[in-house]
Amino acid sequence: GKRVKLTQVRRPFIVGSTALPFSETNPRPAGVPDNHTHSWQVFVKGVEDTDITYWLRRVQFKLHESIPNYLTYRALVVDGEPGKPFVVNETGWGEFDIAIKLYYVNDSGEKPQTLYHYLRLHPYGRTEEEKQAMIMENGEIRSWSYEEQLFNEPFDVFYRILTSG
Ligand code: SLL
Repeated sequence: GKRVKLTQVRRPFIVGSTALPFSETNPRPAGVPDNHTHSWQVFVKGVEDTDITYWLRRVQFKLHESIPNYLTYRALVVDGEPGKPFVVNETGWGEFDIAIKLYYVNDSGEKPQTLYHYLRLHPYGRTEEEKQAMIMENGEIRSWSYEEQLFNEPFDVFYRILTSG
């Protein structure tokens, strides 16, 4: 294939986490250890849940080594389903960095890329306002970041896929 010269295609997406403390309305599921304080999820998804599986095929989430069975669980692979987020649901007690490896569709010819997301269970910020902005009405702690995937001089086949949406 040939690359489309002097051309860049950008696609927005969101990488983030949402955490909810256990409570009466979010009870600790059976079998979850007593020291776990939150349920949480980490995800990669389109803005307003738009489909991104035409350029992103698979996401691997590398979780913290303190999670049991981590030899088998530490790398969780999620394959795309059109219009659905790439998501992992977990419970735990602490915050840590999650390595997120993005695998692009085969026609792209692009190598996988890794980015990092810090899982937040507690509001964080320099000011009270910044902290409050992370707390949703239902008590969820949101740490979302709006990202942009840049494809520089994509192969022509992939360029057509990217722009025929
Ligand atoms: C710390 N930065 O050292 C943190 C690490 C790790 C949190 C936090 C494990 C849950 C499970 C979990 O929540 N680990 O056992 O499944 O304080």
